Amino acid sequence: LFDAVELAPADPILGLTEAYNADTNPNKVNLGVGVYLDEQGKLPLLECVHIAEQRLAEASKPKAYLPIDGMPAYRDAVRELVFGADSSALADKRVVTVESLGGTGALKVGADLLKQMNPSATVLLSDPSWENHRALFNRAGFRVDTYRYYDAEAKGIDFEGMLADLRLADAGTIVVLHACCHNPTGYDLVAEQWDQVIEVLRERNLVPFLDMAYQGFGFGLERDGAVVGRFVEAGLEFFLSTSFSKSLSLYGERIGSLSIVTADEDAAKRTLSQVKICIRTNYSNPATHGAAIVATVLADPELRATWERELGGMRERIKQLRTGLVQRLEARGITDMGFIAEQIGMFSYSGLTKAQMVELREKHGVYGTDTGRMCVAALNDGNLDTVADAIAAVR
Ligand code: PLP
Ligand code: TYF
Repeated sequence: LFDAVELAPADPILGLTEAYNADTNPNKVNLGVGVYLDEQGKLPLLECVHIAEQRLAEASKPKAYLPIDGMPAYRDAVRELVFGADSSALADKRVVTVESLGGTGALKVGADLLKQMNPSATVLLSDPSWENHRALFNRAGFRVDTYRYYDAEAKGIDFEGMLADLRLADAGTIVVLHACCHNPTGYDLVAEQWDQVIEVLRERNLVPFLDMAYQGFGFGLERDGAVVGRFVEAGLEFFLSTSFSKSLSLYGERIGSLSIVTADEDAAKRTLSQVKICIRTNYSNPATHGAAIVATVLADPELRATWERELGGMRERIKQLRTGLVQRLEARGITDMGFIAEQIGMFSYSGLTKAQMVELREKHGVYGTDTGRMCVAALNDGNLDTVADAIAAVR
């Protein structure tokens, strides 16, 4: 039965962690996977999550099945967080929101629904994008192509190229856009650029799929999420995936959401009925614990304030680590990597070549992806010098 099963290559990002774990170098640093680590190099358990979990443990509820679309209190809380309490789309009851298994689960359920709605559509990803975007939309049965995004020369976005590629797309093309903290480049569109992209999406009748996996890591919850409001105000129908993996450090709880903004209440009702089938035929209904944590934190003003403080702490610390790395590189004579401090979110596209990245890994135990991506959120005062030394050695 399994004779013809081929051995698949490891995930380019998660495979790095396996290699890192097997490395015996005492100074090894894992800047591969996108995970925020604290100053001690540990995955944080946020205080707001700790308190919420204590309350949940005390309440000690039985483990019932959730509705197919998830925990109602969670869905309400997340809608308010991403759309804003006074969103006209929410008031019009034309937004479908379901609980998902992380951001990935939201993307997959959305992709399955889109496949059913328009099987011949092409999916356009930014060049480059999160590795799993391509694999996921391919698996859902779509042809996947890219629009220009990263400008290696300019260390920024090839915005004219992006607009030109979107203008050439056929009506109905699904366009995946990173709402903030672009993975892997760290370069985001600014507000005026979003407006121009929105204009093209509307003119060309494209189907936007906003992926917001890092809300709060750029400039804060509100400012990072503002793009969602822009899409609503522009009258677009669109898909939105979100995740609490990073923003609440709930990676393993697999908690996120998929929202679909439709034209009216009736369309939302019909759409929800189809989304429920996608969910039911995959995993029936989502898990309780992550949703209960998030709902508890978001509903309690004190816990919510604690979260915002903790999230702000992570965001500001990442910025300090960026400057810390740039300063250490400058001290070693590398003066052309100041862009690291300008990039946004967890990642830095370092501009290092594949050969340099391999050397970083093999000679110095510093793990980043072959594309030159490094997770700056895994730096700390204890490993900054090691990393700066290693980069200086391979340059
Ligand atoms: N989208 C992007 C752009 C990501 O970087 C990630 C990273 O994990 C995800 C989606 C998936 O999020 P989750 O871990 O919640 O599935
Ligand atoms: O890009 C990253 O590192 C994160 C984590 O298949 C991740 O988004 C990486 C690969 C993957 C799932 C999650």
